Amino acid sequence: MRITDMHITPIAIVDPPLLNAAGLHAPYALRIVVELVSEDNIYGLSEVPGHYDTLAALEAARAVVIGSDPFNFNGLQLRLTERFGTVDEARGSAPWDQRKLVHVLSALDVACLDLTGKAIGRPVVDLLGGKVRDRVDFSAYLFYKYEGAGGELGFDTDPSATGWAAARQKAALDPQGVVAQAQAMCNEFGFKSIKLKGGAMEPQIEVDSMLALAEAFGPGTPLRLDPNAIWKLETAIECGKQLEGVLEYYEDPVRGQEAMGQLRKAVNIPLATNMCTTSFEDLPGSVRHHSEDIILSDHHFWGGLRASMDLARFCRVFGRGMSMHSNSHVGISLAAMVHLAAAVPNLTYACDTHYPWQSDEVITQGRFHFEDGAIEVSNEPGLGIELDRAALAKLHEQYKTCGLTYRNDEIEMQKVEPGWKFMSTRW
Ligand code: GKR
Ligand code: MG
Repeated sequence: MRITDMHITPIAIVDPPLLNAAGLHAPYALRIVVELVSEDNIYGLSEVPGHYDTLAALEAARAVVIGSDPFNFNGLQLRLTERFGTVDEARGSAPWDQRKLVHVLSALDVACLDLTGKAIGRPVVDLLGGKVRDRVDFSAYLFYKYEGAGGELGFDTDPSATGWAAARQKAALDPQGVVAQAQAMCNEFGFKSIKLKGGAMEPQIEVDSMLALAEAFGPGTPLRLDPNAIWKLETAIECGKQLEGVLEYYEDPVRGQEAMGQLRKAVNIPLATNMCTTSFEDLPGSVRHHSEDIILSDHHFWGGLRASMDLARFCRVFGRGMSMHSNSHVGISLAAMVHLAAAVPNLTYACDTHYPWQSDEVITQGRFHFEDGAIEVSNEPGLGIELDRAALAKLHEQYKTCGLTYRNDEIEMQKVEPGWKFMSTRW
């Protein structure tokens, strides 16, 4: 079987004004939809974060991809690395990953799996070695936020909305706002675990928010706090002491494997990361510093679903737990995340997802449905989704008119707070 066509479509999806250590989400999040088409007209899909560099890299990869056998991803990967090298850009100090090559590999790995799964009539999870669970649990992902639900001028709000749709528009800037957001989100989706995106407020406000969540949801509710590495070691120790016995895990409070390893010795809470151990090259350092207890996988920046299975094996051998990281996304990524999580026996934590914050979709079955905080693993061929071409065209148009070509939360924040600057360590 040969790949005869490759469509690369950048899209913009509505995103609310969520706060994080790097600033503020823009009214639109950017994604790239990749579609590989085989000679017998079967197509495979994937979705990766949108950045003009990734777009250019995918365009450059097209010549290598066309004519390749989608069943031979190893061969394709080899030819891509021969052509583009194995050295990627730096991950960068932002909360999200800014490398290029890993995103290209991820886009191609997932699209090849979707395509070949469809060709042989088996779900992607079977191609990853088979299912160990039928449902994948997700966690409520809370953000401090300004009012609004994103979209044009940031005012895509509906005054007649109720439930989560109304809560999604509301501002949440203090512990009470965070608890109200959590209640609305958990009521709607049935999530049992809760993560708060930290690094946006004074540390004590974030600690108080976690204590308020513990009080509101009761003991035993798995709670996580993620300041995206913006705290000093002393701050992380001081805050961590207040959160011992409260947090399920403490995600990237400080920057770098060494500092994480020191923090780990000073506080009695499992540490998790999607910032200090984010690539196979980082694994020796992870072992040397014992920088974390749990690694958040993310197929977009570990180089695909198959590479994430390799990460799972490392985690098993070196005694790391495995969870899953996310960024603003639509249903193609969500479907891939579900197939991966269903195939990894040691992925025992509820996965992150930004999905409840988004409202746009590019798949014909519409928005995914969470039942008791979980998504059922599809038994349909491939990822089990079909591309809604009219929706894709609309979201591509939105991309062309929104004026964004990469994510820059600092610029968005400066629109609200002139002169605001990202600092890699703030508190
Ligand atoms: O969406 O603002 C955000 C998050 O901060 C995201 O970019 C991070 O990559 O969710 C992520 C994390 O867990 O660090
Ligand atoms: Mg994180």
